[in-house]
Amino acid sequence: MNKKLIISLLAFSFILFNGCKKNPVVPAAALPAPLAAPSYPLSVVFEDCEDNDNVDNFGGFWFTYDDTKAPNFGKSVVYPRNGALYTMARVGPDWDSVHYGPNIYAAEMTGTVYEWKKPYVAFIGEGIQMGPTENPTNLYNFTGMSFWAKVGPTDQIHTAGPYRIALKTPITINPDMTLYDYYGYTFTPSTTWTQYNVTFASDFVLAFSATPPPQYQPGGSIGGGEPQYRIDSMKNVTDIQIQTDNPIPQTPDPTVSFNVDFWIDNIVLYRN
Ligand SMILES: [Ca+2]
Ligand SMILES: [Ca+2]
Repeated sequence: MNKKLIISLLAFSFILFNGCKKNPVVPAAALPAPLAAPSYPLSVVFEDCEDNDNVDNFGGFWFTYDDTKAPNFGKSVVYPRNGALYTMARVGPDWDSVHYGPNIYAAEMTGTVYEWKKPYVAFIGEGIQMGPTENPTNLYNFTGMSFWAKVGPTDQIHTAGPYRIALKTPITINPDMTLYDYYGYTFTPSTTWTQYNVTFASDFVLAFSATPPPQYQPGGSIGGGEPQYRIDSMKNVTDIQIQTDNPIPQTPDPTVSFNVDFWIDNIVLYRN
């Protein structure tokens, strides 16, 4: 075999193998290390979805939930499915990239909420953990949170009632952390991408409490002019959750349902 032929064969096999090369599978251990929340950052991008995975920048996972479990036993349906891998959606051409920069991926939750029997609320929701193990994280040094949201044209919840974004916090006097409070902000997104900017101290209110602890005095103030209970909660956040918040009708009809198509993106924690 002459030299020229050998060189040609080598060149051909190089092209052949490189041309067929598949994208490498990235093992979990090689994923970038989660960002630790610094004590006094000006702002931290918690999740912009652009890496197209089911993990936020603190290393927590995206998940969905619904009303099918005890005590609600509803029949609402959520996608991505409760318990399944959360996959991101492609942002459509309705994103104003001229003014707000390029954007490829966002989180989209779809599904159907069925009215169910009182007093149980019918709902679907999604959440993002503060860290890989849902360890309580201190958000008290942050002033608030900004995010972008919209609903798709088939969404019916925004006409029936708002959505709620909430911080899930274990009830601080409950040592086994099996009960949670939800400090939340309710809003009614339109079909146009809109940026929301909400401060924890004034816009977030105690939306739902599993069992209000006895020492909690609404409007009361301990220490720095703010209820100690809120301070304790803000120092122990396990998840951000977004949930449908349609009111329960006087006479719920289990055959009545609402379509959900909710989008969220670019969640930033900031301090002023
Ligand atoms: Ca991600
Ligand atoms: Ca995005």
